[in-house]
Amino acid sequence: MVIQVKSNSGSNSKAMDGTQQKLEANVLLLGAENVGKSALTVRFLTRRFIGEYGNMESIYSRSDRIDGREISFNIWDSLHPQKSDADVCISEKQLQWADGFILVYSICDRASFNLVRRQVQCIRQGKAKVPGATPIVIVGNKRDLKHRRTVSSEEATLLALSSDCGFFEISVAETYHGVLLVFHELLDLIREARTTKKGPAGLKGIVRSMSAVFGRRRTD
Ligand SMILES: Nc1nc2c(ncn2[C@@H]2O[C@H](COP(=O)(O)OP(=O)(O)OP(=O)(O)O)[C@@H](O)[C@H]2O)c(=O)[nH]1
Ligand SMILES: [Mg+2]
Repeated sequence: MVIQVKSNSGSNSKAMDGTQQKLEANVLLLGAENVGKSALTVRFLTRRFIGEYGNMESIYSRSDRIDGREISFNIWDSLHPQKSDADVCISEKQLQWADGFILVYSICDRASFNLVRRQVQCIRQGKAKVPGATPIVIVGNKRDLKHRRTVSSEEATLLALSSDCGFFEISVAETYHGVLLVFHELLDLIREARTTKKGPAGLKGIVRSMSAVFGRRRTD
């Protein structure tokens, strides 16, 4: 079971995107220690959940054909910095590199949710000069451990709605499907952001304002 909130900016990417060239998307995974960043990455790459992942920082690539178009994902599975002064901030290099962000917390770890809240602000400030919203998807992981929950889905939904992020609550351990939805949602947002950078919003701007009123979705 997956809870989903579509970001305001989400829309039908096929309709947005005229060209069919290969699209490259740099995706940066951020979040506190032990929330499942590597598990999520490995699930997306291999469909498997193997349990223990070590603490290596790596960039992986995976190519897919989505909506008839070749997509190349570069996925940076980051390590949360040990030093407390580097607690929130994302390096300039990471900000420059990433086309989109997946911010992961564990629903059983309130501190990890608080960190995501601060990271959203950090990214929004860091990318303030870039036109259009920077694509961010917030992921509440470890949904299989609901009995130990300390972060409600309502609270996370509110954060996502107020900061124009996508949101999913998933269990990487239990299903591949939720992981796939996360990456596809981020891809939609990245495509949308690229279209926004290219020119005025026009009809898309109108559609976006309408979806701000009608469009958010939550499914169980
Ligand atoms: N129950 C449960 N455990 C999970 C889930 N996802 C990951 N884990 C476990 O949580 C632990 C941490 O997972 P990692 O993927 O290594 O977490 P990480 O965020 O990459 O951690 P660092 O690299 O140390 O920052 C591992 O023991 C995983 O097996 C989940 O959905 N449910
Ligand atoms: Mg890791």
